[in-house]
Formats: sequence, C-alpha cells, structure tokens
Amino acid sequence: MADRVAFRTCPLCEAGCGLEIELTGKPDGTEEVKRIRGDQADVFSAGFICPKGSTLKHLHEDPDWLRRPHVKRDGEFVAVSWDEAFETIAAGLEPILTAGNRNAVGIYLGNPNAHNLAPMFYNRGLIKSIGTQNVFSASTVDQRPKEVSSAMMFGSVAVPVPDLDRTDYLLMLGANPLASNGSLCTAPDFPGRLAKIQDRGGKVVVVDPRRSETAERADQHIAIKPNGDAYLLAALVNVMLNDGSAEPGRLTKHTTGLDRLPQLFAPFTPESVEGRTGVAPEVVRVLASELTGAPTAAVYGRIGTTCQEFGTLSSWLVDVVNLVTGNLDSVGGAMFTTHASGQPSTKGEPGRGRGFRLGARTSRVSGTQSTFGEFPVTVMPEEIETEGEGQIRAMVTVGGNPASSNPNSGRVNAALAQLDFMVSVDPYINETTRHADVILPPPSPLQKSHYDLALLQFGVRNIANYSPPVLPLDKGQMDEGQILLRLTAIFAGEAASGPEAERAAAGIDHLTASAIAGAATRDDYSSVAGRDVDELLEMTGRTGPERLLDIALRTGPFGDGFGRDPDGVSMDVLQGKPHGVDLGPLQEHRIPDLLRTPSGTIELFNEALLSELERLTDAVADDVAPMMLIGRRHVRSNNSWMHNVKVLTKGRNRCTLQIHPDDADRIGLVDGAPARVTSRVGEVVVDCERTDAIRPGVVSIPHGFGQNDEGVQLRVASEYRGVNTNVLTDEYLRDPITGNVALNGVPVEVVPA
Ligand SMILES: Nc1nc2c(c(=O)[nH]1)N[C@H]1C(S)=C(S)[C@@H](COP(=O)(O)OP(=O)(O)OC[C@H]3O[C@@H](n4cnc5c(=O)[nH]c(N)nc54)[C@H](O)[C@@H]3O)O[C@H]1N2
Ligand SMILES: Nc1nc2c(c(=O)[nH]1)N[C@H]1C(S)=C(S)[C@@H](COP(=O)(O)OP(=O)(O)OC[C@H]3O[C@@H](n4cnc5c(=O)[nH]c(N)nc54)[C@H](O)[C@@H]3O)O[C@H]1N2
Ligand code: SF4
Ligand SMILES: [Mo]
Repeated sequence: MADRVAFRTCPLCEAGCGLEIELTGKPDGTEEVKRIRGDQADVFSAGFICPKGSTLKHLHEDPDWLRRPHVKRDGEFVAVSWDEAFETIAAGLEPILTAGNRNAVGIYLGNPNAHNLAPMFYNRGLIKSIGTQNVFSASTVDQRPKEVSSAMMFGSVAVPVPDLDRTDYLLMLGANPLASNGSLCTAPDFPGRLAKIQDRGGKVVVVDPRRSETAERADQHIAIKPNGDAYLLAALVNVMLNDGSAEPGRLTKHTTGLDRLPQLFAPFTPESVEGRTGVAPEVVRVLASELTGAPTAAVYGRIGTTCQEFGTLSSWLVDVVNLVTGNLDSVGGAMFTTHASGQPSTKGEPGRGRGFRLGARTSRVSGTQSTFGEFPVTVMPEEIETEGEGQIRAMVTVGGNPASSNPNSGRVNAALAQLDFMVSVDPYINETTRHADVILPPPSPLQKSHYDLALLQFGVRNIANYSPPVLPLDKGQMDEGQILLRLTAIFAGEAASGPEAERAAAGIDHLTASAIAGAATRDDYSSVAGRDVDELLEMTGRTGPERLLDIALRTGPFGDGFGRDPDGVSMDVLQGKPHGVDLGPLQEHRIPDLLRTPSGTIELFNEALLSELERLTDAVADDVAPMMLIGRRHVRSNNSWMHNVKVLTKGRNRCTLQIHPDDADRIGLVDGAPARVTSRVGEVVVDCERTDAIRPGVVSIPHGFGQNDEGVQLRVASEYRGVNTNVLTDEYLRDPITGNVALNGVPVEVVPA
C-alpha cells in the first residue's frame, strides 16, 4: 500500500510521459519509491510508459550517482563540501581567466539539459558570464540541420511536426520511434499513434537502410542507401513538378522561390538518383502519387536525415515536399506547435522578423561558421589542441558526455586529457567526467521540478504540464539551478563560497527574471507590453526556475497576461493540474503570422542551400562507399548514460554489429563472431549479428556503449560487453552548412577479428 502518490513527467526522452509514482514512508521519516507506472489520467500520454520510465527509482538509488561534489586529488576523486568544490574551481580557473582571453574557456552542453528546467533557464547566463565564443552542444551531433533549415524557411526555429493524430499518410525517413519514442515530434505513445493511422485506413511508410522495429510495423519499408534521402526527396519533387501535382495551395502567395523549383529539380529524375538511393524509379513515382493523392499527408525526418552528409538539405527537402503537396501548416499535414511558454515565432511583430543568418562567428582554427551562437562539436578537439591566442585551456561540461557521444572519440578523449582545468556538472564519473578536476553532481530526476521548456515546442498537441519535485534533497545535495548560478557567479568574478556566494547566486537569478520579464514588457505585441517589470516579478510570488517559468507561461500565447485573461495559463493553474493541461490540437494556418523572415514569406532559397543543391546535383552519379556504418537505438537505452541501470541492460548483448548475411558470407563472419571494423579515424572489435533486416553494404552499431575505459566508475555499465561506435565516426564527415557530424553513412571496412 502506498502512503502517497505523486505525479511527474518523465524527463528521460522527448515523449514526456506522465508517471504515477507510489511512495511509502520509512521509519526514519523519509520516503521510498515503491512503484512507478504510467499515469492514466495524463492529458497527453494517457498511461503510456516505456521500460525506462520506471527506472527513475533505480537512477535515484544508483550508488554510482554522486551525492556530493568531487575534486580530483593526486589522480583520485574525493568527496568535498560545496564551498570547497567551488573554491577549487575558482582557484583552478584563476590563471586562465587572468590571462585575459575568455575564449580559453570552452563549454559543452549535453542532451539532458533539454529535459531539465533549471539548465534551460540558467545555461544562457552561464555562457554569458564565461564570455567565450567556444560554445558547443549535443545539438550539432543531432538536430542542428533541422533547426537551421526551419530557421532559413520560416525565420525562427519553428519546426513543423507531423500531425500524427489526424494524418492519413505518414512518410518517415531516418526515424525509429518504436525505439526512440520520437524526436522533434513530442508524442507520448508514438507507437500507438502510428497504429491508429493504420486503424483509420491510413498508410505509414518508413524509409530506412534497416528494417527497424518501426519499419516492421509500417505498411511499407523502403530500404534506402545511407545519405540517399536528399536524392529521394528531390526526386519526389521532380515527379510532382513534372506531372503537375505539385500544388502548395494557400501557401503559394506566402512563399518566395517556388518559380525556381522546376529548373533546380530537373536533374533529379527517379532514374538519375537510383544509384544514390537504391530505390527503384517506380517506387518513387508511386510514393509521389500517394503523397499528393492522400487527403492529408505528412513527411517527417529524423536522425537518419539530420546526422548525415546532406543534413540541412534533407531537412529542408522534407518541408519542401510538405509544402508542394499542400500539406504544410494544414490539418493532417506538417503543422506548428503553439508552446505555452512562448517561442520566437510567437514573440514580436507577427509575420515578419530579422530571420536567420549563418555564421555570426567563425572558429579560430578552421574558420568554421557558428549557428545559433555555437560552433559544431566537430571543431572542439582542434580548438583544444591547437596552440595560440584563444586556445581552449579549460572546459565546462553540463550534462554532456562528449568523450562518448562525439565523433572520433579517441581524439576527443585525448583533447580533454590535455586541458589545464575542467569542471563537470554531472552525476556520474564516466568517459568525460573522469577528465574533470571537479564534478558537481545534480540531484536525481525525482528530486527536481520539471517542465519541458524545449520539447513541448514540438508537441503533436498543445499541452502544458508542471511537476514539483517528488522527493526532497538529501543533506549535502544542491539543486541543479543553484549549482549553475554559483558557477555563473564565479565566472562573473563574484565570491565562490559562503553567504556572499549565495547572495551572488540569488542576484543572478533576479537578473535572469528581470531580463525575461523585461523582454516581454518591451515587446509591443506582448500581453504585458509596457508593464512594470518589478510589479510582474512581485506578482509571481516565486523565485528560481518557477518564477522564470511563471513569467514565460503568463506572457505566452495561452497565458493570463498577468491578470489580462483570468482564464489563461500560469504556474498556479499548472500546479493545480498534476495530469497536465490540454490546450487543444495543433492549429492550422499559422502562416503568415508565424513567419519571422525579413520578406514575411517562406523563403525557399539562399546561397547556402543553393550551393548544397549544386553539390547534390554534381554528386548524383557518384558511387557510394561499398560498406557504410549507421547507428541504432534500442528502447532500453538512452544515449550513453543509462547503461548503469541493471534492469535495462540485462539480457542479450545489444551492442552488436548488424550485418547482412550476404556481406557476412563474403567476409567470412559467422553469427556472434568478432568483427574488426575500421574507419578513417579508428577501429573497434565488436560481436557480429547477421540479419537480413539490414541492407547489404550497410552495417549498424548502436552508440553510447563502451564504458569500460580506465577511470570510469560505473559498476554496471563497465561490465557490459560493448564498444563505443564513435571511435569510428569521423569529425570531418559533416553537413557543410551546420558542421553537424554525419554519424550515419561512415565508410568502413569490416573483416573477421
Ligand atoms: N531508447 C532510446 N530513446 C531515445 C534515445 C536513445 O538513445 N535511446 N535517444 C534520444 C535522442 S537524443 C534522440 S535525438 C532521438 C532520436 O530519435 P530517432 O531519430 O527516431 O532515432 P533512431 O532510433 O536512431 O532512428 C534513426 C533511424 O535512422 C536510420 N538511418 C541511419 N542512416 C540513415 C540514412 O542515411 N537515411 C535514412 N532514411 N535512415 C537512416 C537508422 O537505421 C535508424 O533506424 O531518440 C531519443 N530517444
Ligand atoms: N554514433 C552515434 N553517436 C551519437 C548519436 C547517434 O545516433 N550515433 N546520437 C547523438 C545524439 S542525438 C545526442 S543527443 C548525443 C548526446 O550526447 P551527450 O549529451 O554528450 O551525451 P549523453 O549520452 O546524453 O550524456 C548525458 C550526460 O549527462 C549526464 N546527466 C544525466 N542526467 C543529468 C542531469 O539531470 N543533469 C546533469 N547535469 N547531467 C546529467 C550523464 O551522466 C551524461 O554524462 O549523442 C550523439 N551521439
Ligand atoms: S517513452 Fe519512456 S523514457 Fe520516454 S518519456 Fe516515456 S517513459 Fe520516459
Ligand atoms: Mo539527440
């Protein structure tokens, strides 16, 4: 029997499922989690949960999850007090900061930040107080190409999501939601939503070099060659233009560049691209006619389309197809979410803006362009290794494991090892944090409040939900927001320890709140235009991330406008609704108001995209590498950091090299035999798994394994028989526009080991 039931949104992946958490009291007055299951009453997930959801208990109780700050002394980590940890950081940074060049400090932000409320608000201030241009994040081993293609077309990162619940036809490229539970498309119970498309007579088509779990359930699987997506999508546009079925409808008058399509897409006939896609011309033609013929249809692309050589172009082409089939911004097609806490597309003057510009900065060593204030992680090692003014000598990592997740991890590890100083905000001693001098551990997910500031922007419904912490902090733990504020204070030259440091942290929190409220009051189109900032702050009645969230919600598109609309959303409202607030299905015809481009139209072309189209045209007849490596996810994994949870890793080895039997026979590999895989940058030996699910000429290894490196302190994960596939991925194989790495389509050689 539970003494108490708490509700909390799962922060582990983008689905954001509602959890029902049963707790019992212990004799010492603390509480223990008894059971976690899906919250049937959750407005979005309605009880859905995956095997990871219930492991929040295991994470909370994991003995390897650090509960006190750790400082490295004579090569060993020892637990210290917070004040001592922060003093050590201030002292370690001192020589680097006094040398005067702030670019000598780099920062890397990893994936869990996107799932965490406090970092979403405070990381920006941290970056500002460091004052460096060397900002990196997991976004450039992930979705940056989609953010950039959207920003180019619509003027801000407004990413269209497939209207899963109403579409009649879904074309999915390079996504495997049955394993990943969806990405850049927030949809708890993605598998159930796909099944419903089929139940209502619709069709699901999956394009993937591997017959993934999702492809297995789809109505049709198209086994494309890696990197072939841009060619396939271009051929679809070619066919639609030639047979006259391309028809953007309502959006024609809101789009610039449509007249250039016929000339630019003329080279991409289904026949001409076949060598690059491996897809028969007839299949392309049928696909084109089904897409234009379906009452509604949506095209959706994910990791297989972003983390590849034509990342931005493929991402752009996904929405070009949505546009020319008349499905963009309309019910059942690819639609725009309206996020309760506001987005650039709901701020400022509707229908027009400054738009997106590439490369505000260029990196020191290779002159690589920045996107959204960051350089791609593909240049991080060279910035650390290369001597000269502005060389990175210290790194800050927050919730990231670049030593595992970034390409050419051998080089990343060597680079991190040669730093003068490193601090990590992270709960574990893993591949990355073993290089740190100080580790500042956040509390477990159950000890944090939650609101999905990032991922609810991509919801297939408009919803909002807030969860308070389920369990209190233990003695000696520090809230993650507080950790980041204290770190920010150090870079701002404030005290590192004692009451002065706490006052400095509170001061930065107040400045953050004033800045967010101030931006809203200065926006003539906001519900609080012209209001007094201090009055608004006072009205929130809160501090910390909850105050910031209250401001964002109340000034957002569904907000109460601080009294203007008594029925509007606020923290008070969300706190009274533990199962979330449903704000309705996605709205169509957001264009033109949503646009923030200078022209006030969807801008189809710019120099960068035209040059990529030219590259695509020039390479149409090129041969592809005889053997290419792609990635893979399993529903029981979560990038690199959940293999320490025994209930998730037990069972058969999942870190295998999947290879087609024809290839395996030719090479001489029996099932389970060790294979040596070599790329330009590295080599691994991995157990082979023969399967006809994978296309000949392609092999697949999942990422996030190989936690058996020296210095890693993960009892369960280190025992796992796995290798790090990023030893093989190549930092110079990248999408030229964003510098985002091509983790898929890496040329490799495979031989028996
Ligand atoms: N269980 C679990 N869930 C996760 C994660 C996890 O590690 N484990 N990670 C989370 C994160 S950070 C993200 S970003 C999302 C990612 O979410 P998804 O994009 O759905 O992730 P994957 O399952 O890797 O699916 C990518 C698919 O692309 C295919 N592919 C590879 N190369 C190509 C190509 O060139 N063309 C095409 N068309 N397909 C290709 C692969 O075979 C694979 O099936 O998942 C999130 N959810
Ligand atoms: N080959 C290959 N490589 C890939 C991918 C692939 O498909 N193939 N996918 C890429 C993608 S999509 C992504 S997003 C990246 C992810 O890349 P990263 O973000 O660099 O790596 P993660 O594995 O997510 O590691 C997360 C880190 O955050 C820590 N952490 C966990 N919870 C918290 C918390 O609450 N607070 C803090 N401060 N830290 C926490 C963990 O201990 C871990 O160190 O990997 C990329 N790498
Ligand atoms: S799908 Fe699983 S990991 Fe993702 S939010 Fe839901 S329960 Fe959590
Ligand atoms: Mo990701």
